[in-house]
Amino acid sequence: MTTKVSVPVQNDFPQELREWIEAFDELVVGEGPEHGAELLAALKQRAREAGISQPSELTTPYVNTIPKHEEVPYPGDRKLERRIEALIRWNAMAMVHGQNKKDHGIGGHIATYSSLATLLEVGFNHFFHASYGDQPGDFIYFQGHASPGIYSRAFLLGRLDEQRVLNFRHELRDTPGLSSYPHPWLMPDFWRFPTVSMGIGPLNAVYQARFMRYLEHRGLIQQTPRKIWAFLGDGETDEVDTLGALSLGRREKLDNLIFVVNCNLQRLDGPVRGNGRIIDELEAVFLGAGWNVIKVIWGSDWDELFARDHTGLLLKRMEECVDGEYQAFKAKGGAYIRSEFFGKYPELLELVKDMSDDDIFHLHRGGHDARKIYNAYKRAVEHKGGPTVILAKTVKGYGLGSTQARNASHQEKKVADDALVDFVRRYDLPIPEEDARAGKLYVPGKDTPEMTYMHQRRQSLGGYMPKRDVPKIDFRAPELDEFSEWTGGSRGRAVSTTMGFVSILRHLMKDETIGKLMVPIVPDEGRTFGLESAIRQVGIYASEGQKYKPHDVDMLLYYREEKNGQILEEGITEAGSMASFTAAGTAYANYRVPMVPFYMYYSMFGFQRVGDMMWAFADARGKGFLMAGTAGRTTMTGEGLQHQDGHSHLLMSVIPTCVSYDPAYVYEMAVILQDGLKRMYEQGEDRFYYITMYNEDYAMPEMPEGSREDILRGIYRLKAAPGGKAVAQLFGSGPILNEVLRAQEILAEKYGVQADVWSVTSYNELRREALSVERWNRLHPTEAEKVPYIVTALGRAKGPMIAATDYMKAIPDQLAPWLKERLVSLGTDGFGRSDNREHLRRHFEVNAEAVVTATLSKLARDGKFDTKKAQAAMQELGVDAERDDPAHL
Ligand SMILES: Cc1ncc(C[n+]2csc(CCOP(=O)(O)OP(=O)(O)O)c2C)c(N)n1
Ligand SMILES: [Mg+2]
Repeated sequence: MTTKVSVPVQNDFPQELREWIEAFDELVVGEGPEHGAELLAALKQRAREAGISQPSELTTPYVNTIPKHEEVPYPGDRKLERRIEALIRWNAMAMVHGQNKKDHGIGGHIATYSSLATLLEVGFNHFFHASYGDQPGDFIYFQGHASPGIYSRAFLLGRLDEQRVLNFRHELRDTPGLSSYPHPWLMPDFWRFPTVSMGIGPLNAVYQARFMRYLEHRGLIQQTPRKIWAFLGDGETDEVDTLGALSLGRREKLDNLIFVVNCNLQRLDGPVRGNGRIIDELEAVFLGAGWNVIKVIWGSDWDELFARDHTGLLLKRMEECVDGEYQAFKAKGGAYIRSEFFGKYPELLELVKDMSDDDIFHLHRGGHDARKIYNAYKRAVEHKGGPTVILAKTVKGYGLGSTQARNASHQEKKVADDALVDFVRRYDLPIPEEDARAGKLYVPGKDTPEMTYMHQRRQSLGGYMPKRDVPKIDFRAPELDEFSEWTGGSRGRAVSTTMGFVSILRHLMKDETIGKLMVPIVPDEGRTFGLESAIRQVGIYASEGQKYKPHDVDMLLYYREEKNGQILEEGITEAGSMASFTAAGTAYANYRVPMVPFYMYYSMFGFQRVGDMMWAFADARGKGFLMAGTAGRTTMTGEGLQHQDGHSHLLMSVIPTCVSYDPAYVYEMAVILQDGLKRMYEQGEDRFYYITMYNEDYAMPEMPEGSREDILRGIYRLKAAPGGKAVAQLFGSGPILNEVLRAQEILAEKYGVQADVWSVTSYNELRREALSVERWNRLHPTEAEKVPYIVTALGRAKGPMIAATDYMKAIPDQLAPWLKERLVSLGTDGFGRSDNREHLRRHFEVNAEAVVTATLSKLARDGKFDTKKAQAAMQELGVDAERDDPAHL
C-alpha cells in the first residue's frame, strides 16, 4: 500500500507546530498509516491523562471513505450496463410521462429514481441475491418514490406486461395498471415492503435484520449470508423513525443490515440542508450510533484532479461549499462551476484549465459512479460486527437535462416533448423521434447483448427481484376443545382477561408443533401483563445470551435472557415493537415460517402512537395479534389522562384487515384466539386481530352452550331477563358488562323492570357485516332483502336498547342504523382521570347506576315508565343530573 501525505504543511503555522506535523508526516510515509493511527491514539490518551479534554470527532474530510488505491476493479461490463440503465431510465420516464399526457394530474415522477438508478443497478447486477439455495434471498426496502424505475426494469425483463405498465397509476381500469408505490396489498406477487410513508421503511429494516437473527438463533431458519438493504432519501432522514433505531443496529451487531442514503441534497420543497452538508450531518449521526460509515461523494473523474492538486485547495474548497451551492452547481452548468467553484482560487482554475465546461459539468458524483458504488457495496457486504450505511452523493433528476437539480424537480411529471427527444439522443437510444415525442415504451430484441446480460446477471444472483411469493402455510391450529381450561370458567376465582390471555399464550407456547412459532413482544410491560412466568418458561431473546447473573436468580421467576429466548422484550419503544411485530407477522411470506406474533402493549400507546406503522402492517399483509392491555378508560385505576384509552377501537376500525374485539370473559378471548389462529394461519386469510384486554379481576363464567359463532360475529344474549319478558335490552362489553349485569338486577329488583343482557364482543365487526349486507340490498332492489346479523341476533327483542362500554359512545353508535329502537349509548367520551374504578365509572356515567337510570329515563320518554319515578331514581342511585357532561371536562 502506498501512503501519501500530499498536502504540504502550511507556511503560516508556527515553527514548532510545523516540526510536529512534519515528524508525523514522516512516520506516516515511512511506517504506514497504522503507525500514524497508533501515534494519534497514544497522544489522545496522553492528553486525557494531562486533563485535556477534546470533543470526539464525528466527521471526516468531505471525500470518499475508500481511497482510490484501495479500490478493486469493476467486475461488470460497464458499456452494457450503461446502456441498460439508459433503457430503464427511458421506460420509466415514458411510463410516467405517458400517463400524465393521458390523464393530467395522475402524478408520479422520476426525479427520485433518476438519482438512484446507478445505486440500484449496481445492486441488481452484482449484489442483490434473490435466493440462497432454497432459502429466500436478500430483502430490499426500496425508496418508495423510485417505483417507476423498479417497474421499468421488471418490464424490460418481461416480468410485467405492457398493458400493466401503460396503465401505471390506473389500477381500476379493465386491465389494471401498476400501483403508484410499493404496496404488497395491491401487488402481492411483487412488492414485499411498503415504504412510501417515509421513515417506516428504515425503521422496519432495522428490526427486520434483528428478527432475522432471532429466527437464526432460535434455529427456525438456516443461517445465510442474506442482507437487508434499505434505500432511503436524505430528506427521509428527518423523520424520527428513520434514525430512531440506529443504536439497535450496533447493539445487536447487525452486520446483515445495509442502509444506502441517496443524498441528492434535495427533498420536495428544496434543499435538505441548504446551509450545511447533509452528508456530514448523517456521518456524525451514524458514526455516533456506532455504524460503519462509507461515504461515496466523488466520482472517479475527480480522482485525477485530486492527484494533480498539490495545494490541498481542492478539498478545502469542497469543505467550504454548502449543499445549496452544490445543488446550484448541478443546476447551472459547467461555466458556472468553473467560475463559482474552481474560480475562488487561481490554483484550482489552473487545475481545470484544459477541461471544457462540458467536461467540468460532467465530473461525476459518487452515487453515479458504478465503480465507486461497487466498492462501497463490497465493503458493506464484507463488513463484520455491525451495520453499514453508505452515504452516496447524487443529483436529483440526474440525466433529465434542464430539470436536473432544480427545486421543482421532485414534482416534474411532464417532461417537455423536446426533452424526451433530447434524452433519446443523449443516451443514444434507437428510438425514432416521433416515438420519443410520444413517450413510447421501448424494449430491445430478446437476444440483444443488453437483454441477455440483464437476464444472465439476475440468474447468476438467484432470480428476479422484487418478488414476493408465499408458500402454502403448513399450520394446524388447535381445536377449541383444547381450550377447555379457559372455556370452562374460573370456578369462582377472580381473574382478568389479561391473565386469561397470558395463560392461553403459555399453553400455546407449550404446543409441540406450533409452540415455537409464537412470538411474544413487549415494550417493557411484561410485568404489567403478568408475563413473569412466561419469561421463566421461554426466556427473553438476547443475541449474546445472559452475560450477568441476574440479582433474582434464586427466585423461581427470575429474569431469564437466552440466546434462543422466545420473548422479544423491546424496551420502551412502541414503534420498535411494532416493527418487530411487522417482521414476525410477515415472516410467513418473507422467511416461509408462519410466526405468530402477540404484541402486548398499553392500549393507549397503540394506534395513536404508531398508527401509520399499523397501516403499513396491513398493507404488508401482516398476520398476528395486537393484544391491547390495560384497556378502557375506567378499568385501569390511578393512571389518568394520558393512559386511559377510550378510543382505540374506533381507531383500529379504520384498518380494513384488522378484526377487533373487546371481550369481557376469558372464554370469549379463547374463542377469538382459536378462530384467529385458524383463519390467519390455517386458512391463509390476510388479516390481523386487535383484542383489548383488561386488568380487572372477576369470576369468569363458563362458556354458554352454542355461543361460539355469535361471540365471533359480535353479539349474543348472555342473560335473559330474570323475571319474564324483557322490556329493555342492555348491551355490555369488556368489564363494563359486569356493570350491565348489576344494572339488570337493580332494574328488576328495585324498579320492576325486566331487561335482557347481551354481551357485545365487537361493534366494529357487527357494523362491517351490516354494511356489506346493506350494500348488497342497495345494489339488488328487485330481490328479497337480506338481513344483517345484528338484526337477526336481536330477533324479537323488545324495548329500548342501552349500550354501555369502556370506550367512546361512537363505538356502539355504529349499530344505530339497523336497530328498530333508538340506541342509547353510554361511553367514556372525554379526558381520563386518575382515580379508582368506582369513581371513574360514576364520572363517565358507565356504572350500573348510570345504566339503570338511562334505561328508566328512556322508558319514561317512551311512555312506558313514570317520568317522576325515573327522575327520583337518579337521587336514589346517586346520579347527579345537573353536573357537567364528562365529555367536556
Ligand atoms: C411520512 C411522509 N411524509 C411526506 C411524504 C411526501 N413526500 C414524498 S417524497 C418527499 C420528499 C422526499 O425527499 P427525499 O427523502 O430526499 O427523497 P428523494 O426524492 O430526494 O430521493 C415527500 C415529503 C411521504 N411520502 N411520507
Ligand atoms: Mg433527497
